[in-house]
Amino acid sequence: MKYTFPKEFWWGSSASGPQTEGRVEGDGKGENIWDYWFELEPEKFFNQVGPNKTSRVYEKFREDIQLMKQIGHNSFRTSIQWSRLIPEGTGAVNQAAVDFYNQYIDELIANDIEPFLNLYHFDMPLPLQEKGGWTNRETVDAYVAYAKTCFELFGDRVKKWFTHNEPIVPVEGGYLYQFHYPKHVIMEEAVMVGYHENLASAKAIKAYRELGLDGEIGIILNLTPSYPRDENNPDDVKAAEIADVFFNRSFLDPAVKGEFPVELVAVVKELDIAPEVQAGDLEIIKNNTVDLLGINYYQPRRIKAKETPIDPSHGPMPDDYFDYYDLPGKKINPYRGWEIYEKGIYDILTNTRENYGNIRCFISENGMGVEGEERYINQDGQIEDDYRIEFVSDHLKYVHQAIQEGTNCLGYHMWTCMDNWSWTNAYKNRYGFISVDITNEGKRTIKKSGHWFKTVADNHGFTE
Ligand code: BGP
Repeated sequence: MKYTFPKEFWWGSSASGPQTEGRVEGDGKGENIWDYWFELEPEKFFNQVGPNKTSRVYEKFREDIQLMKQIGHNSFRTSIQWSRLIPEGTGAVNQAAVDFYNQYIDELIANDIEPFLNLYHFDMPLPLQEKGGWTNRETVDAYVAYAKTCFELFGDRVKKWFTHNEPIVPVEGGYLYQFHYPKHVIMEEAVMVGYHENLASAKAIKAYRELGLDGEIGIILNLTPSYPRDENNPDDVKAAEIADVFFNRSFLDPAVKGEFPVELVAVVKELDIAPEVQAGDLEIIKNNTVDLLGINYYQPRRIKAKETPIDPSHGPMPDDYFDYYDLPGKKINPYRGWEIYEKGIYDILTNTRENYGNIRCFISENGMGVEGEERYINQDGQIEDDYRIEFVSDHLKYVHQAIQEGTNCLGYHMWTCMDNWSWTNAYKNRYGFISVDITNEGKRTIKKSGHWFKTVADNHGFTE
């Protein structure tokens, strides 16, 4: 069967500043929460490799862009590091950062790769975190000022902007489940973080439009479809719906429809943890919805009605409302422990078509992290990652089906281009189309999947 995609489809990959740039002597970058957490607890990071190393994109971006070209990219997403551009989070701009991002953007454009730029990828500047980070409303103002600086500096050339990558992750990681700094477990704070991120996004969109620039602005959300254990059991269905409200609709609804789900508002009111909403906030959210939705998809949630007792050691948590269940026989990526369920990508796209006005969207992340890829190196020094080719093509088939049915999906970006540093997992799981040898000055080698991807992009699809 032939899977043909539109001629103008965006083929590429995604990355982020904090995961790729590293820190270089004299680059003027300020500290963010990752730099700080690594100094504090290096043992929490796989092999004690911190964000200072990363993939050396700061030095190697020109070489990398040539490689992107060789693997058929017509677009590429990364993020500006707030703490690189504005080292203290507010105030003075770092000229070395302006020069770096200007060169990076210009080099992409000169090579016919459209830059997509995201503003926030989990990297809160430390001085702002010390004042509460996203729990503090002042961070919203600081973020909007930072966003405006970016639009003014780079908006003449960058036509696709994103306010956040996966804004639910700082909520979950930093304030519920302790996998991001500051590792609190306080749902009231989690709600404040989510509210402020939503407000910041709408305010940045407003600022972008007021500047009259001729591009688009959107948000990138990790959407994790919630499937009930038993579709005929109303308690399971209700539990799956509330998980969907917490983890997907808490950002999807305000971003696309301009309003919070009534179910979410009811829960935070019932728990008496509603955030402070100032006059005019909800109107700003209502009037500044996104032009474009980036969808990151890795895995679904499998949900059943709450059966286990509520943990009394802390206050309310989202999972007081549901339990996870283990789907028998599910396909799993053993390295990351995530379920592989390709049809999930189709279900998300269908949902955007049916319930979110068929918003312009694209797959902004999807990929497979594998540990120990060196064992797949062939005689020519290339990693033969057939599993990644299978993963991507299996998901693309469902993207294709959704497009055939009328979904407004404009592109596919794989996570990621070069193997990169990943939060506390550092270099444990490799995701790239291109391998990076961190023991050998970051030497790059295109994997089999990179060459395969070029044929897909060149042929506007593939046959299988
Ligand atoms: C997404 C993030 C990315 C990237 C990816 C892979 O949630 O946007 O930054 O890290 O997941 O996940 P991980 O690196 O945790 O394996």
